[in-house]
Amino acid sequence: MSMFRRTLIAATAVAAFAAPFASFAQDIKPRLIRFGYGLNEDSNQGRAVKLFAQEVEKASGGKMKVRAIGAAALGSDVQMQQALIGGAQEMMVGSTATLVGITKEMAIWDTPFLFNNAKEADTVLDGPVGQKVMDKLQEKGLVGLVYWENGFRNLTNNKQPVAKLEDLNGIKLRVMQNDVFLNSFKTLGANAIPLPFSELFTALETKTVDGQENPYNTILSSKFYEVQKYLTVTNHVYSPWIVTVSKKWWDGLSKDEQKVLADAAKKSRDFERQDTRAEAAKALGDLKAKGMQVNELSPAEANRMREKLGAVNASIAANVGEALWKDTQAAVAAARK
Ligand code: TF8
Repeated sequence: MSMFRRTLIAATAVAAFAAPFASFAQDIKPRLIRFGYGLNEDSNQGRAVKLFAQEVEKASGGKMKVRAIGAAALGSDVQMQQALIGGAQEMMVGSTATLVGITKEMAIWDTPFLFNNAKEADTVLDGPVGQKVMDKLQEKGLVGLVYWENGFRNLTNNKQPVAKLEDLNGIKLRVMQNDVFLNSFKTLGANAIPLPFSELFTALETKTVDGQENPYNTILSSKFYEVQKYLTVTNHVYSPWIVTVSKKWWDGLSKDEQKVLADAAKKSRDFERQDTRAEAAKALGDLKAKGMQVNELSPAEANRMREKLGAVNASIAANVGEALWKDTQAAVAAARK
């Protein structure tokens, strides 16, 4: 083979290899991104992290690799947040509720009955108020990219069906590590116990706690139906997830690399919300089929619960600041129109 032909073949091979990759001529270096999350791989959270990983690899021509690490193998939400701040881990997704200890404004999303439906949540979270709260993370060493749906939360327990407020009396109920959740459920009469999610299944199994509250998707993907008999449809709060990046690490990335992550995050958000909603629509049926006994609250009892929970609003407003509280109420009202 002539020297010319050999060079030509080599050049064609390189071109064929490089062409499909968008990273060509972009400022992108090989990067390893450890992306931690708390739920199982087979969950709405796990599926969306997987999609994010694929999008990042595609858009970076395979240079940026996402190692998805689920089931809290890198630690609870709170532990991972600290790893991000310190720069020992690059990315995670977790509940905004577990971030309140770092950024107090995040407590706005814990307001009971803030949103009536997912559309309102999307509008407010993706709008200026959601962005403002997300940007607050930066001064604490975290960069927020997008909100994902965790979903409307519902109550499960292993003691008795909860048909009225008084049925909660004395029930040992796991809540997220956050004062709003703690106070909300104390107000309702439960014996609220804060625990990281990663310890929840075992705590239910060993009866350290009697109950917990989470969206249908999580009750299903974390197999809580194996250790919980009663499910009460309360929809008491819409609590989001948020995808965050270590600011220490983020600041060292090129603009192109940051764009790859930001774009993939938006794609993952749209996928995740669709996937979560599709799953939630059939999850209640699945949980019944698994043997859970499901009840709804009568309108009168739902109102009593709503009124009781209203008592925590003043303290949320005081904690997040009156200005943010008012802006949020106005944004929800606008979304409702
Ligand atoms: C909870 C949350 C969990 C999240 C998750 C581990 O109950 O709803 O879904 O924290 O990221 O803790």
